[in-house]
Amino acid sequence: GLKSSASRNVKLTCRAASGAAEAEDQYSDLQQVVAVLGSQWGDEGKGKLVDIIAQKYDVICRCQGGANAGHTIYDETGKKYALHQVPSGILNRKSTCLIGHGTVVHLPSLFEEIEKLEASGVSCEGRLLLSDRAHLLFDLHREADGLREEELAGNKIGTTKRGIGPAYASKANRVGVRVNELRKPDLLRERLEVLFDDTKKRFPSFEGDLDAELERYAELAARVDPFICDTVEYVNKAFKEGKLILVEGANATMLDIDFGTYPFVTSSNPSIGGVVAGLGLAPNKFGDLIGVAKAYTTRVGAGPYPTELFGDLAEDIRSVGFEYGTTTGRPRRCGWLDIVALNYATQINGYTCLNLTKLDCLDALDEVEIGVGYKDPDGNVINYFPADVDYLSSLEAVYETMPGWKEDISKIRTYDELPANAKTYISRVEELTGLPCKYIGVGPGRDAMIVQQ
Ligand code: 2SA
Ligand code: GDP
Ligand code: MG
Repeated sequence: GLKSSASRNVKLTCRAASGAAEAEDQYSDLQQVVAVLGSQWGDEGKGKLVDIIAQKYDVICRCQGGANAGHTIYDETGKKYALHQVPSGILNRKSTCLIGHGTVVHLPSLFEEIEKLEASGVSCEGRLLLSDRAHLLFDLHREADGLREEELAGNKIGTTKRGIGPAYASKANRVGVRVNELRKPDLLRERLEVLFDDTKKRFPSFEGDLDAELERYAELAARVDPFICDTVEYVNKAFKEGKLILVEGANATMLDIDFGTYPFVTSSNPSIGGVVAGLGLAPNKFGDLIGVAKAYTTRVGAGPYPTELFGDLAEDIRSVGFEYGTTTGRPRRCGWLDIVALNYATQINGYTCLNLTKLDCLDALDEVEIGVGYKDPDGNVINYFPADVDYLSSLEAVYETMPGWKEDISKIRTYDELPANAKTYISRVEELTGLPCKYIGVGPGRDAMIVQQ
């Protein structure tokens, strides 16, 4: 395959300083700061790659989104973990996991997640940091999300109903509450009063109990206190000390509030800009930018999706790939790989390589298709991703058809052993994107990854 063009100059010095790396391994050529970003509509398998790389990294960071994210990972014994707000690096007991200020944090569910992890023997104490600048997501944001979706009736966005949109709206509207403000009870009361009033005015059926919420947050404030940290200071200090820093993207570029299929998007920037803004580490510190792409595509929620499949084939892919929401259990819509969307995401994020995931889920197919363009109702073929969702909805994907490999690849661990047709497929993706598919996922487990050297 193609080689990544990124320079490798920081690698050796930072590794020596960090002490995090033991034996040289297949992931040892990664640079000091790595970001793993979703390139489609989410659920590409970001969590799995983050968990793998995190075994050697010191600080694992989340920068945007909240409990809408769902990252499924498996430990070395095959035990499954579904993470939402806690970074997927938590299984590396030596790493510090950081929740950056670009996120919106629902404390009750964060503590539920922490409790579940502790019950599985994964301690978060002393190694989970929550930004003092992060915004709090209250139950009223969740209720507002649900009520808004109900209002939209037939035109629902299909949100996760985790309150993400309303929480970012409070932040933009300058009525939000930041984590550090939990330490100021009078201010917290004042802010919550405004939030309760606004929500009641907007949704008359909303019945919030301000005093009960204040009481609950007084307890949560005490509980969260040891986790609170100036994460901008922390992450920059860690960088200077040569620590290895890994960023876990949540959601994906095609759900980005600016670049995605607006309004069928999430309310943050899951693309690289959101990482920089939501963490506080400058763009010139970043090394590898890994775009994660499924060998096909999925989407949960409403909105146009040109390579979507319907009928038996969609059903087959859904059941083989077990395509159901990690957070909500919703069935995911399934379709072919979309190169137009992938190239759009590549352009925006500047990926240095791809992680092509779930290639094993295509094993049984006679033929595999790749979307390489869109045809509009007048017969014009375009190869860019348009802004207008109505126009996008009118487009039909143009495909290249490739022969399937009809072989179980889930036990294969080297590129050379892959069937010829699988290699041809990977090479075609590399040609069409101009990026190396450096990592190729062939199963959900930590070991089920082929690394192209
Ligand atoms: P929201 O809740 O306001 O962010 O929803 C807005 C849109 O963003 C989509 N979205 C997602 N798409 C895929 N996966 C997500 N995470 C969970 C998972 C989803 C689940 O990992 O499976 O469990 O259903 C996620 N989060 C948000 C959402 O579907 C809307 O289209
Ligand atoms: P994320 O949101 O991008 O972290 O992805 P999710 O965890 O929501 O969904 C990806 C699902 O695919 C998870 O259940 C993973 O365990 C699984 N998965 C990841 N990579 C692979 C792969 O290469 N092959 C298979 N079969 N499953 C994978
Ligand atoms: Mg997910």
